[in-house]
Amino acid sequence: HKSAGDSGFSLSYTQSAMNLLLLSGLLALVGVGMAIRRPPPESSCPPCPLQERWLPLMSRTENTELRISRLSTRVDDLRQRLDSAKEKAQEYKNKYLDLQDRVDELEGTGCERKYFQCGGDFPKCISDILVCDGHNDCENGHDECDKVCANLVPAGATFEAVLDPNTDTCTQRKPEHLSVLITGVRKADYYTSRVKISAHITVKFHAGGVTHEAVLPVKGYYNYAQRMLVFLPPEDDGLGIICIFRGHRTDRCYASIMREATLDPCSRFVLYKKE
Ligand SMILES: [Ca+2]
Repeated sequence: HKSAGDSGFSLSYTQSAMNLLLLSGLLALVGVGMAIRRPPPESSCPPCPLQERWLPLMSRTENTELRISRLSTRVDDLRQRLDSAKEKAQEYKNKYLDLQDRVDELEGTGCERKYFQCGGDFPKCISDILVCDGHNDCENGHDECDKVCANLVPAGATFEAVLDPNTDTCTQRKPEHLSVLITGVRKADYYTSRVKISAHITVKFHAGGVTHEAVLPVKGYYNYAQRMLVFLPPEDDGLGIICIFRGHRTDRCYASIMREATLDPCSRFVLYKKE
């Protein structure tokens, strides 16, 4: 019995220890569960001093960025409106100057052909050959001013024109497109009111359903007083070209193909200077 009693005591002791272990394990699990389910305690921790300092700054930065973005949009809008206004102003200015040129043309200069009007307060007609010769022949010096003595057909300049073959009553090819490349400019030792010009004229024309191209080397001169480019006939058909810069426009000249013998124009077009 003793041994059985000993073993009984030992068994009940072991069971009690295991029960205690199980109970403490269970309690620990319940504790963990409660810890998980328990809502976080109220913020008892004071705000981080760094966060306190930066949060308003970040907010201000965002506001400033927003204002800059809005201002940038307004500036872009204003710039577009300004560009548009500038274009319109230039358009009106050109229209006004075109009208002024037209009035000047209708009124005439009061000088005969091959004479230059000094203009200003002391109008006076002087011969073309005195213009840009290095001596002041107008009292106001107009015949020697930079604007008058600027060569509007410098070497390397290119001009282009679209022609209407239906109104061409003289050329054999009846070109649809014509371009001029100024290849040389040479000032004469005497007769300085003109500069000698060399150029290549390229014409495009239709024949037999095919587009052809012909390049004609030409010689001529530019007359400062009349602002006139003249090409002598490059072929034996006696047809030359004159092109006159009118008024304030320096980017185009008004051209005529004309018979050298009679100076009768038989085709007209506008030559535009290429940028
Ligand atoms: Ca002069």
